[in-house]
Amino acid sequence: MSAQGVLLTKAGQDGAQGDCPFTQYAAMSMQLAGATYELRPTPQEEKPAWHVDAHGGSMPCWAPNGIDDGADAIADSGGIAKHFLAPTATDTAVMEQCGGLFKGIAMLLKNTDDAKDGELLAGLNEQLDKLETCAFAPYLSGAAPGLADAFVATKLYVLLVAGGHYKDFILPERYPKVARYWAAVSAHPAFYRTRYPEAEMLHGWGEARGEGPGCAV
Ligand SMILES: N[C@@H](CCC(=O)N[C@@H](CS)C(=O)NCC(=O)O)C(=O)O
Repeated sequence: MSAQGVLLTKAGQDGAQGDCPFTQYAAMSMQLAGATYELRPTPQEEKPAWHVDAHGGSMPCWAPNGIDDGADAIADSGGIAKHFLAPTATDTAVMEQCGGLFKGIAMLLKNTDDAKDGELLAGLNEQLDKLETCAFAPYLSGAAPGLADAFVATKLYVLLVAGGHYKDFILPERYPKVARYWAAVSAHPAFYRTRYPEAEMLHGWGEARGEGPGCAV
């Protein structure tokens, strides 16, 4: 099957797929939907004019007609994900329930003042409490992974890798359902085939912690 368009993403070091949980959310949704795409890590200077002019250069950006044609392009992870996977009522409920998860993760990761970590961790735990109360069947979307799983799993990846590295974060024992869920979803091909390297994640969050620009939240 030929690729259904190009997915522009942040370029990492050596032209690899850069650190971007939003791209992984879009890409994992496309894979779950059975769509194929050409992933194109794109540094600032290689962004096509239509992408910069019409979409502010935001990543990810899916261009259905290829990189030279901006017609019908979508430059928003949620927009791309929902284009390929229509949300079910369960997806919508889970994504509403977990809508603050990434903000909680990002605030903790970006903080460089150790005295504030306790408060930020408490805020993050409130979000994990909400995730723990979801019905895992065994996936968040149901028997098979779907939109809500792409939304949540790609954020847990950040927490468990960058959180472990920068904050010594280990998932507390009071989240057994989240732990079992992570084991299952992180082993799913749609998750692991769309992952960006852990080294890229650590580099990106290092920048967000004061060494340069990082992902917006
Ligand atoms: N709300 C947007 C946020 C995306 C975002 O923050 N993207 C970052 C990369 S992770 C970006 O576009 N950075 C500029 C760049 O990489 O050139 C979405 O979900 O798509």
